[in-house]
Amino acid sequence: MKSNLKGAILLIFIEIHAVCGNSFVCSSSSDNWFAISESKTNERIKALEEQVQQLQKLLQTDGSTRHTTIDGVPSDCEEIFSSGIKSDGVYAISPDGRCPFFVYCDMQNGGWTIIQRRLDGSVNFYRPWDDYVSGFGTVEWEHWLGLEKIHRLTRDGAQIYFDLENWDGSKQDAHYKVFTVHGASADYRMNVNAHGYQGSFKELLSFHDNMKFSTYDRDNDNHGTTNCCEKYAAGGGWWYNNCYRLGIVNGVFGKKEQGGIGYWDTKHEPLKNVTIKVKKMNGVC
Ligand SMILES: [Ca+2]
Repeated sequence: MKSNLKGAILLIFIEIHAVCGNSFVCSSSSDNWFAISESKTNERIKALEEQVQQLQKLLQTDGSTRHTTIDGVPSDCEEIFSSGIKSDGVYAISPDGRCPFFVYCDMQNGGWTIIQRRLDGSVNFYRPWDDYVSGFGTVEWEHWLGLEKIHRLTRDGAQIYFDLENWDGSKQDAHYKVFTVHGASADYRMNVNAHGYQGSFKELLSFHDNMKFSTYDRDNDNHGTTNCCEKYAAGGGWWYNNCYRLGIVNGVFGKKEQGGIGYWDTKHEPLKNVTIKVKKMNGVC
């Protein structure tokens, strides 16, 4: 398509050249016949120049469209679920028409896109900033999807759901209806709305509302010179405040009073497994 447009522009320039010679400005003449001919020639040149401009615009549009959008890729797991696919598994998605990436879809509960999962400690979550931005682990099992992808999934607002398992096998959950992660220039600041919260324990995530993301090598928390991530959370990145409530889900795997996966209510509550997933908000903005 692009080469065809370039060819069309070249043909028009050749035609202009044939009409006017080596210069695009035709010679004038006092002779009447030449005056009429000159007038028609100038009209033709003007029409050809307009065609060149239109083709150049088409060429630019064609190029930008082909390189920045992906057609035919679902935006998230819910869209795949709605198309009739009901099996949990790994699927390619593109929330914004840009390059697609792979995620694990929880279809048993209506098409949630998983952004984090802890199952057996096989993946190390003690990671620097760059790893938390790009993501790590394997989407089929334990992983952190990555802040940039989470931003692309939630930039227009999303629901977030925490599936939690205690060490005795009992289950807990926390569900927020409005959650968003801003972009790199804001250090992936997070906003969550506690209105309409539903969960098996006290609402805790809003303690982290409006916080930037922090890792052991980038301290954006509200704890002065202390790095919450390094000192209290075993190096797992999160939106630490001063320091955490629902926010040690990226700590070290294992049952520990501090540093192990868990949350803080009036004391550290250890957790065995964690899955965090997102989905579009209910309704239409
Ligand atoms: Ca600090």
